Amino acid sequence: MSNPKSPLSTPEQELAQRTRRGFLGLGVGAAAAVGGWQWLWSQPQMGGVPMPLRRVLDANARLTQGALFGDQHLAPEFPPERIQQIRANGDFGLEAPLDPESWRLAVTPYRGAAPAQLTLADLKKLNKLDYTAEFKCIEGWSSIVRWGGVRFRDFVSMYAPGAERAAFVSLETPDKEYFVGVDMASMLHPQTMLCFEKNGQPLELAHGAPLRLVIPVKYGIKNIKRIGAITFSDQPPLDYWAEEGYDYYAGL
Ligand SMILES: Nc1nc2c(c(=O)[nH]1)N[C@H]1C(S)=C(S)[C@@H](COP(=O)(O)O)O[C@H]1N2
Ligand SMILES: [Mo]
Repeated sequence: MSNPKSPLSTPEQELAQRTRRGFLGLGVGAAAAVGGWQWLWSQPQMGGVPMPLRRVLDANARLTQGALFGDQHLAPEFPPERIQQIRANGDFGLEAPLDPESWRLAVTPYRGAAPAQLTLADLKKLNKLDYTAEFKCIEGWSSIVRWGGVRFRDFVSMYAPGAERAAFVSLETPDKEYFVGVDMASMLHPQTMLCFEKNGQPLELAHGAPLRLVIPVKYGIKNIKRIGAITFSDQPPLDYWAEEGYDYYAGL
């Protein structure tokens, strides 16, 4: 900035004036920043992030994930010879003994319809889906696995029609120790499945028998094992790792 110097102001006066202005500017800026900061942290939070910031993150997530994983954008599939053994990782909600005979999937449909208790046989009435994809844990490892099950999409049309209109799906273990919330667009992705087979065999307990979520557009944390209950909602449901500060969407 080239302010023409007033012939009436000495360099000292000018400096004093500038400094005062500088301080004023700084003061107003700081007050605004502190005010803004207090306002931000007084806002409702989600996953430890104030909602206004959360909304920016979510808008980013929607943008990038929409671009990468729209309906036409499938996670890459692999030939059988690439299949690897996947470790069992994370056992929250898997501690209680499981009786496969008495296990039921409790489904609370969207807005009012009567809840249902489904068996694995009910789910197996849907078209079978199999594919081999890379399973990625947020901790930095990944494995190529062949998964078998049914499309979540097909499950909704058959057992919770209309629930596609909900914004989110909540999935919990029977003991409610582990729980995830997933946006509906990702749940309706054609590769998102309710899974009961791994590498051609029935799913083992440590990997989530009798039924787990496999959702290749998300990191492992969202791929909940031993699902006991599914609920639909318009608000983001509680999510185990989002509560610990991880990104709610956890998309790839
Ligand atoms: N019920 C339940 N599901 C869970 C977890 C868990 O602790 N409990 N951990 C998650 C994490 S962090 C990962 S990486 C995957 C691991 O799946 P795997 O054990 O089949 O490898 O399960 C996810 N699903
Ligand atoms: Mo993970």
